[in-house]
Amino acid sequence: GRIESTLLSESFGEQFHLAFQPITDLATGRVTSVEGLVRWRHAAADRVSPQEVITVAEETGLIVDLGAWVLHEACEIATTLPEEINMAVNLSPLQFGRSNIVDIVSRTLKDTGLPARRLDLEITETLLLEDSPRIVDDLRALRALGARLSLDDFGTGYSSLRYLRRFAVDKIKIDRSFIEEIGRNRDHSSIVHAIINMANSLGIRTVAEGVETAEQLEIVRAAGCSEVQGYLISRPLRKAELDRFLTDRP
Ligand code: G
Ligand code: G
Ligand code: MN
Ligand code: NA
Repeated sequence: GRIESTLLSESFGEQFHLAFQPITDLATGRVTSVEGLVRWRHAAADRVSPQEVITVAEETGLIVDLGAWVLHEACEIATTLPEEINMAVNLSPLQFGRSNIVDIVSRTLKDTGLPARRLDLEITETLLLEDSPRIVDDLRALRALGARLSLDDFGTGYSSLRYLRRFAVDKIKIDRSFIEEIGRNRDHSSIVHAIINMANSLGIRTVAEGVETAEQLEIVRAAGCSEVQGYLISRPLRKAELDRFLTDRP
């Protein structure tokens, strides 16, 4: 209904904007990257979560055009940030199946002038689960362009460990559900330690997602995690707020 008709009108810039959530390095405290997250400008936006908007976009196939718009917007904004800060963009599996994502990324980098190494593409285990040669080729081609790959929501998918050998990724983002329970649930805590140890031994960086307390931050730091993202550091910010956040930090 309403979400779908918004998505159909082609002026995405009038209907959506991006929020940016900082991700910081645990060793240096510096911001390594920001994750661009789509936000709906509609009056009903406070009753409809970003996840619902994405789900409708996926069900209708409009995620292909919306995703291309998000990518362009995020890359353009990234060029205004300090050059040591990368831009992370979420890619839906449908953007692989229903469009030529390699061409889209390549064209967007050219159009915006963002160096490929400053783009972190967040993919999910669902994409890898398809296990298709086309997807393997696309992921290789994206890395060959110079873009980085992050495996998002890690630990929630299926037979995760297999993929780490088969698909080269630069980063693993440990799902928020594990971090949430880390001080309380011994199993979750063991899983987080195991993921971090495995990633470290493979030379893959780790990001703990959804860090909300100082205790959670200290636990993942002690476990050898590379980076953190979550409300403790910052909520997703509008561009002007992000600029202020970055100038207020060392
Ligand atoms: O802030 P948060 O509520 O933004 O995001 C909700 C969900 O929507 C998350 O799973 C996030 O990965 C996803 N999401 C946010 N922005 C985008 C986007 O531009 N593309 C895709 N595919 N997913 C997004
Ligand atoms: O699926 P993905 O990891 O891309 O989604 C990021 C989502 O997590 C966004 O909806 C973002 O708003 C949300 N998020 C980021 N940090 C926190 C946090 O510390 N706590 C909670 N509850 N959600 C968070
Ligand atoms: Mn993400
Ligand atoms: Na995630």
